[in-house]
Amino acid sequence: NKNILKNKRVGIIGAGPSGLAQIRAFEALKSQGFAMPEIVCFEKQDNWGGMWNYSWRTGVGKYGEPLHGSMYKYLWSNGPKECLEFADYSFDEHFKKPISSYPPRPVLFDYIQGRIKKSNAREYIRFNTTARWVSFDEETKKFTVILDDLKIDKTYSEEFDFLVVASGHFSTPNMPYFKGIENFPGTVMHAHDFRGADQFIDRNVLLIGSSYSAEDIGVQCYKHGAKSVTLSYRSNQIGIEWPEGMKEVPLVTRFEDDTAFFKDGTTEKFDAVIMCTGYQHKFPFLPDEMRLKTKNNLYPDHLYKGVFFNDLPQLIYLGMQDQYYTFNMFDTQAWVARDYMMGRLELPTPAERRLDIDQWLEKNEQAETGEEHVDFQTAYIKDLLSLSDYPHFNVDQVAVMFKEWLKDKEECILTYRDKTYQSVVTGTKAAVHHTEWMDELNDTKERYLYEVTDEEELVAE
Ligand code: FAD
Ligand code: NA0
Repeated sequence: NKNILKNKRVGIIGAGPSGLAQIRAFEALKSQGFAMPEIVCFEKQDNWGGMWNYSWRTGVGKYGEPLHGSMYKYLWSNGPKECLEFADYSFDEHFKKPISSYPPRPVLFDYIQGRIKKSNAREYIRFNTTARWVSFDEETKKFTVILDDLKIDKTYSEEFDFLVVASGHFSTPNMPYFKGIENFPGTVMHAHDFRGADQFIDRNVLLIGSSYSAEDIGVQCYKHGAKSVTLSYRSNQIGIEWPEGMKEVPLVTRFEDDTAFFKDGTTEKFDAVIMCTGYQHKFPFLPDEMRLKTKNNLYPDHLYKGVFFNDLPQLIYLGMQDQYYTFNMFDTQAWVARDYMMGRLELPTPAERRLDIDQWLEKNEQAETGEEHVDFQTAYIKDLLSLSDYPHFNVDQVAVMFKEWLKDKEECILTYRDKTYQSVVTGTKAAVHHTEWMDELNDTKERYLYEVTDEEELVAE
């Protein structure tokens, strides 16, 4: 085995949570004395962390590449951190004290970095490097990846035995057209370019869409002082009780200057339109026959165990599912992918794999409610856990937490982030944050980890 691996090369595209999970998976075996293939990870940004590496930029990055980031200032985790905790690196280990269940982005970024900084992972990563094109040679069974070193403006290529695509899928906007929007006088943007609610203070904002982005950007605008927030849905209403100043209406049919016309016959004037209409799975570096073509859903077709491209399992996709589970799901995927690449896991025949995919697709089809979707992804994680030595964690209990989270949000969209949950990794009960989420306008790590003294509490009272 040692000699076989010595000459093998693994290419990873993207150093977000998924790509980093893949590196960590290899490092975990390396620390047990196993021989490693050569690993190279290409990241077009100048740092790791993917979405969690916040950028103030919009449009294109420093070197003219489409900007990856869709995250914004004041973004706080939208699910309990206990649902995404790494099974091999707890929040306790990182922060050395209990923290609240819904940390802001810089705190989660810090946590992601903490685990990977413990290894030599940075040595595997070539930053400021974009994967430009991939081809596969049927005879040598190797991938050739054409790369651009953005900093020195140089193109080169390298060969790999396995290619892991971990480039994320919440970056390229899905931007629908609505009649008359070209004459809308105010701001029109996609959630991808939203960098914070500040510019919408005292504005009447229309958000189109009814999923996480619409819900959270809407609440952000409300929290930071928008005059009114209106969410316009196409098929499913979020359907919760909104605070005064927020409301949900049916889909826009057209615009006339600053007036939006809705399906129910009502009209209203707005200062800004934010399209929270989701993202496209986009792989401009992959040829047709290797490209994953899917909508955002819990089980994209053509991926055996949600990772191996069925027509060519040497091509591995991580994190391509819609996500209840995130960091721990990427880990469970990466561990399984690693074992296949290391020759520790054999895959069944293409026909058997197809059957397995079909069974999952059918189950996914049957899931309708939020709770059923949680159960579906929980079953998927359990299946992955049975295939590798990723540390087992109580996934059923995580599913219980997800279901409570769904209820918390329904109960009150403004206060659900004040709730606390218990870690399944350490048993630690989360701390209550020193400030209620609606009153907390500062999302820095320093402020978050700051301990409010008894005296300050007395003054505040
Ligand atoms: P990404 O984080 O998107 O990373 C992909 C990486 O690939 C990027 O660094 C990118 O630069 C790189 N890349 C892309 N193309 C190339 C190329 N051609 N060459 C080289 N490098 C390339 N999840 C949660 O758990 N909790 C949350 O609160 C949460 N909030 C979110 C908020 C927003 C606005 C968005 C968009 C997503 C949020 N998510 C959240 C989900 C988030 O996508 C995942 O947590 C996670 O970042 C996915 O990791 P990833 O590595 O698969 O993809
Ligand atoms: P997302 O909300 O950006 O979350 C991505 C939405 O767009 C659906 O409601 C869909 O409606 C609607 N839509 C699509 N095309 C439309 C059209 N032509 N007209 C009207 N509506 C349209 O995207 P999706 O895919 O969930 O929903 C698309 C990810 O970002 C999430 O996984 C989430 O984890 C992350 N996120 C997290 C946070 C926080 O953590 C905040 C924002 C986003 P329909 O009709 O198809 O139902 C705080």
